[in-house]
Amino acid sequence: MEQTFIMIKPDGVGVIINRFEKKGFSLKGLKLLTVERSFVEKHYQDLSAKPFFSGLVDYIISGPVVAMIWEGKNVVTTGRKIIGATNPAESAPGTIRGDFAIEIGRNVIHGSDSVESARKEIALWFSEGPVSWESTLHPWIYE
Ligand code: RTP
Repeated sequence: MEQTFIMIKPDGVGVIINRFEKKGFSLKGLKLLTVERSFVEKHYQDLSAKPFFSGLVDYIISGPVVAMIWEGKNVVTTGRKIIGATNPAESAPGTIRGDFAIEIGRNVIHGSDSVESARKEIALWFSEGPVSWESTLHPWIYE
């Protein structure tokens, strides 16, 4: 089953977990951690040439983040829809950024942008692997 990496950034809100759970996705890993600059630079390495890169890294290391693995059908694409547009000024109401953020540099949440990115990000943030509890199929969620 498809998995994605979701991070609640330092100023993020707890209701984020509720949004993914209510949708029907399964939580497969969760931890609160403070990361070092070099780690965040690795996570966002594709953006290293961007002018906002150092500010973005400063933001992520400014406090503890919540790292999560969520699993479910199309969770990468649907997760990005739940999160909303990168710039909260353009995120629709009802999305996480639309409801809980104002500025692009403080947009409260990260979500993998592809299945391949998710695989890499989960390996980086959860080197110990996902929580391996017994997987159950929910007939009230999937046909
Ligand atoms: P994310 O990786 O955090 O899920 O965000 P995203 O895919 O929606 O956006 P991306 O282009 O990958 O940018 C990563 C993060 O960089 C910050 N950003 N700041 N000041 C700016 O112009 C600017 N642009 C992007 C945001 O925190 C964005 O989430």
